[in-house]
Amino acid sequence: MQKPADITADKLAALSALERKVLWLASWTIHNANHLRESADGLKVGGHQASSASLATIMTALYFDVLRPQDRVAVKPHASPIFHAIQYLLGKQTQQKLQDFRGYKGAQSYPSRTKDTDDVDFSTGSVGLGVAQTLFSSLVQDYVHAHGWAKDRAEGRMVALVGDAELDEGNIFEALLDGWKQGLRNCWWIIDYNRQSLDAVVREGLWERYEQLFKNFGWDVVIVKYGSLQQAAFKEPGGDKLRAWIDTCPNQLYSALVFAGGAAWRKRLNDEIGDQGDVSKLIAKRNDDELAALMNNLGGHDLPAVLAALKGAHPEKPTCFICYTVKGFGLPMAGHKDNHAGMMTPAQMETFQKAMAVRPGHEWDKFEGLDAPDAMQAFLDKVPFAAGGERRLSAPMIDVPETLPVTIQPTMATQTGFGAILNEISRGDNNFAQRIVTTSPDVTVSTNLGPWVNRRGLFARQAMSDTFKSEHIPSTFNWEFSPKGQHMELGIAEMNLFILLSALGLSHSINGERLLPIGTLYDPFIARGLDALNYACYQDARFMVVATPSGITLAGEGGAHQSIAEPLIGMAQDGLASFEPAFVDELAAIMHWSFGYMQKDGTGEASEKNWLRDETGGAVYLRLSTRPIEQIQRTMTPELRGDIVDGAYWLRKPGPNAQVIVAYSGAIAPEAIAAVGLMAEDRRDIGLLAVTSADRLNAGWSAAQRARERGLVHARSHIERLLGDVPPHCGIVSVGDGHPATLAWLGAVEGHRTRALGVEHFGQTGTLADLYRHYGIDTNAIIAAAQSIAPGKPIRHLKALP
Ligand SMILES: Cc1ncc(C[n+]2csc(CCOP(=O)(O)OP(=O)(O)O)c2C)c(N)n1
Ligand SMILES: [Mg+2]
Repeated sequence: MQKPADITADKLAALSALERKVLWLASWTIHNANHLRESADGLKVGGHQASSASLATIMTALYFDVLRPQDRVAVKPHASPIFHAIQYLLGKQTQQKLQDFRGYKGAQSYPSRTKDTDDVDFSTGSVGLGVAQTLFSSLVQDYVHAHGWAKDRAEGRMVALVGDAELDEGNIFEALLDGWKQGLRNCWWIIDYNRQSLDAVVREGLWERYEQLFKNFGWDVVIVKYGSLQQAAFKEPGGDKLRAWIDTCPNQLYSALVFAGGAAWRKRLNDEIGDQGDVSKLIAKRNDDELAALMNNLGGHDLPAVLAALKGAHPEKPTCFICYTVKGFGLPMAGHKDNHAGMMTPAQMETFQKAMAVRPGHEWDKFEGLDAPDAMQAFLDKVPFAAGGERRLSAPMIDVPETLPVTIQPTMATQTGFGAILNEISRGDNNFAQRIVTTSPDVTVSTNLGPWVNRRGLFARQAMSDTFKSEHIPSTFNWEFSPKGQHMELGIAEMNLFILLSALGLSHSINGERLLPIGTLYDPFIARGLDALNYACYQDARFMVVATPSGITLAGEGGAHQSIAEPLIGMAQDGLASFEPAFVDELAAIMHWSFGYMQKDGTGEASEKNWLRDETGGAVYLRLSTRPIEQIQRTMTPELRGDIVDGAYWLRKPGPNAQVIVAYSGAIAPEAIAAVGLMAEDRRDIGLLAVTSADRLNAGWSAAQRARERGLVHARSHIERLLGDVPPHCGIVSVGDGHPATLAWLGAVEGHRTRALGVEHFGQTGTLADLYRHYGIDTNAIIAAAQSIAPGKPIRHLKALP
């Protein structure tokens, strides 16, 4: 392999010193944290000294030489200590945070965009997701540039440092497929091919499968197998034999010999190829240490080999580097198959410390043990990656129009309303409409995005016309791809949807250009991409996910398409404000608010109005339905709009002597309305509460209670205000097309007896009436529940339950 021209001996020496320093600091950080925790609470928290060590060389080469400020990196979860050590050397991480590694407010165990303060680009931890995020971030960068934004910013390369076992995660291959379809560029995946996972040593020859696979998807594949010592040895007489032996040595054996050391290498090599003339001499002329150094000198631990590979890559093509490494390289547990969470013993640590020339008490000194500290600082001061200033960007807020107009039909479904609202937006030639970008995993049309896509087009870097249109074949849809298109078409994989939304939803911070991403899917398939959704929220990405259709209301589609748990997911998912409106005017109010909320980034306190962190902002989830329901003719007042967004309003306010109230959420509204009408003669002052967001109601209630416990005695949440006047003896019947726990907590707010109706078991096919009756959420079931919790004279419309 050719040495890159700009790698001078001086630079190599500096990088090599930094590589040692990085390995030392990372290992010490872990050791120190464990030591502290162990003495404080008896808990050892896992080390991953070995797992991080295998990336020390590659990350040194990247951060101190190859990367540019505009490049973005997803670091393999267990390489977090190496990342933090590098940032420490670059002056972006504090000693205190390293000392508190894995502790309260310390550097995070896995790189975190939101919790770490040292410039993490992408959060990782759930393996596979960070890798795919780099691919989608690259597509988003292309999207931004194709739309004529960020013109003054150089294109960055999206880099993932990938554990080899991480490639077992299917979402990586789902991403590869969509990346190929979209003409992916500027993406590097660097595989830490240490041939070890957590439990296992990987199967032989896996790299060949990967090589083929990546090539099939149009990637360049660069194999970084031999270090420069090995490359030199192969040129010696007998070197070809040594190389052949290395190439056929099973992974398990190689790892075991790395662990066992020089004498074991000698014995094995002599046993297997020691009687073959030249190669025997090649082995014999090295002492045990030299022989171990030679055999351990795999490409991924050899700075010249790594630098040559990275710098020799195609300037634009996506490239996969398969870098041979040894897990725990440079540490005593190197290569041992049990080393995943391995920690050096105190005695081993002492030996390692001596070898690193670090005096006791000077463990955190940046240049301890290095010959020329001043020269080293001068080198660090010129590191290109750190030269561009703040890498976390921002973008101004995009003005949202005063209202989102929509023509409301007398009978309409929320999903139709969503399509109509977007269709109206698509007519506008304003910045707001231009910044919206939609995406959907092959359910664009069936989630009502069709009219929007017809007008705004699909995105592709190369224009492609709609063949049906050019062939004059009539079609409802005009599917034209162009660099100006505003819909990113995805294959069916829901993981890809959420990772793309995550990438789109971080564009303001990564590209300095704000987008308003909207993704649609069927509600039950949220579960398919749930971890990716969780990660998108964990990274604080901003997007709107519109999940429709939902629930058993999808009657004819049966249990495979009907969602039950999603309302609870919506409540429990941090960073995601969830809504389930029943009427289209509610939806318009919620969407209007959401476009603002998605852009907020205040760190302010909770609002005193609803005790929600509205100024902090977040992502939004709308659970919609295909069920057409009769719409209420009314004027949207600011008060009503506020209540809808805060989570609930009285559709019928209970009187002072109310015996029962019905609280409903979503498309089940007609049953709740009908039940209240039928009960009105037999129960006094009955009320009907429309819940538009169980999530926000519940969150505000929790926050107000916490505030009161801290002395803010006047803190009062929206739901407390709504239920405050409801007399104590009044019962609550709650109902929704989802798990009943979603609203069951309402009774705890003011201590009202409550009966929560909902769906607990897998749905099935049937008519709406069949299913609502079967699962006990129809009008009669609501009346029966009211009769049981609000006793009184028999409710005359109540029929016997099935
Ligand atoms: C989705 C997910 N499943 C399981 C884990 C637990 N886990 C963490 S690392 C790891 C093995 C990783 O092996 P590899 O990617 O080869 O990394 P190495 O430590 O060898 O560098 C596993 C199973 C996880 N973090 N995320
Ligand atoms: Mg591995």
